[in-house]
Amino acid sequence: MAVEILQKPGGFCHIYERKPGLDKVSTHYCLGCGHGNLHKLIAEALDDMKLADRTILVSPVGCSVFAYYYFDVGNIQAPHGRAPAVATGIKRSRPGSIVMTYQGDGDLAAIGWNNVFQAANRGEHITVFFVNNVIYGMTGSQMAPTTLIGQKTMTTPRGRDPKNEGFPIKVCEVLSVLDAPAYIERVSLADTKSINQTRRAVRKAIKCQADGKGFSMVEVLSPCPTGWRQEPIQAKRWVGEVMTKHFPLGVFKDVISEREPYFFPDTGQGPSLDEVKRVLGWEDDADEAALPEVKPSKENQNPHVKIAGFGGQGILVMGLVLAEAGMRQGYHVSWLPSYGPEMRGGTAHCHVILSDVKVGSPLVSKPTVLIAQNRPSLERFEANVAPGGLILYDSSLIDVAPRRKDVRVLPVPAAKLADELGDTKVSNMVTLGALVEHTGAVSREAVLQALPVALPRKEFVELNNKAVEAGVNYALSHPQNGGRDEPL
Ligand SMILES: Cc1ncc(C[n+]2csc(CCOP(=O)(O)OP(=O)(O)O)c2C)c(N)n1
Repeated sequence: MAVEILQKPGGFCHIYERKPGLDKVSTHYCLGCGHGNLHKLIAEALDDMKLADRTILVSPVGCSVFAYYYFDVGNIQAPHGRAPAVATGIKRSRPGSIVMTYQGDGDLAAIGWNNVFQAANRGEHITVFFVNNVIYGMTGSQMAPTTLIGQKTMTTPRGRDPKNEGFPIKVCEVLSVLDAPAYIERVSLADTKSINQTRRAVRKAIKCQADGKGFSMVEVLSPCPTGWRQEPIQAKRWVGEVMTKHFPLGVFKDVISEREPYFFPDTGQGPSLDEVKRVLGWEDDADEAALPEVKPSKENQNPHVKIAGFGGQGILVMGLVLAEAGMRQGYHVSWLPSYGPEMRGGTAHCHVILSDVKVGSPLVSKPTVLIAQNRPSLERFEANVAPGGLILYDSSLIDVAPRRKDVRVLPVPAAKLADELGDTKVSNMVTLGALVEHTGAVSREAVLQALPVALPRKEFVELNNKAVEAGVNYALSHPQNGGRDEPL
């Protein structure tokens, strides 16, 4: 007697650790949502094809953002729309992997359109699963590039009007005119027959990649009962009866059999650290002297630094040198630049974190140290400094003092001291020297080691060294300016 065994496909995790305390077997998807169906077809295919162990799934931003909780494969989360670029990097560095992106129509056809277009045009050896539910599901049903003419959404309450919002983008049709893609098909989840066709297409797309034939994409017309304000059965019917009229099903491109298989060489591992150093031109620092240990006082530990000034004042380089010095000193570090619209004359700031523990986010919204190299920067960021924090500002350019009474303040005439050395441009390093001496967070030796690595022009290293020393000496001779330990 035949026995039917109902179970999860092996491509899924045994339990879903999405949130502690939650049911560990159900997904977060709404009743009748197509994501669940497609997840299952992909997981089954990976299991049957014995590919799960070498698959890396790039999850999107959108309703399927939690895909990594469900698929028992390698998982990477990409920024909105960027999955094809991330997948490109993974596939090129791990050519033996099966790399798949899973993207909604907002993710793929709006913010990420150029990403998928360029990846398809380059013929990346990746597989794209494109879930077209004609709206932005996750954010509450706004119009997507694929929204149908006349369709009502939160942002087209009177229906999509081509005069105002243009026409739905037909992704398969557009991508199939490119030379590089090997296989492009549109399928649907409208009924059992369509789901079986989708099952075949999913397997074919994955096999295309496994066989070294190049870019494959499956567009899946998918119901979104919640976003469409329909019952699940009604939504499925709508896929078959309405969506397929606008988005015809079928194979748009299939040159798999004509293609010679190609496999990028796979060494089985990424490049060695030595290779990375060689390519980036990093010198071996084995000969560098060991650095003195630092013991910053409590309020100077693990500084979260915001450095701000005009473009051209070397703000970003100052941050880089500090981060590089911090790394050498044994901290976990991050450096996050923030560019103004213009390179010179505009404002620039960067965020630097030196931390004893891993850095969760490189953003510094409540700095424990603010370095202001011009007055607008002081005025803009003073209020954000954490109580007890330090404001270090260029007192030769800024003619007002910080107003806060609950922070420490260190005025340093950095531009003036730099002028005395012969070049205003090194005021950034004067400031940095004063900072490290004042806080003790990194040693001056670490800064001097970091300088030649982080500076864009090596011929200026000597002058910059002098500027660091000038800053150090200034802080040493002005301990009353803020003092190391006491808030003013
Ligand atoms: C950079 C960025 N912009 C906008 C958002 C807001 N956002 C989250 S999901 C989403 C759209 C998702 O729609 P879609 O890709 O169609 O997937 P679905 O939710 O329908 O499955 C948007 C705009 C974001 N998270 N990040």
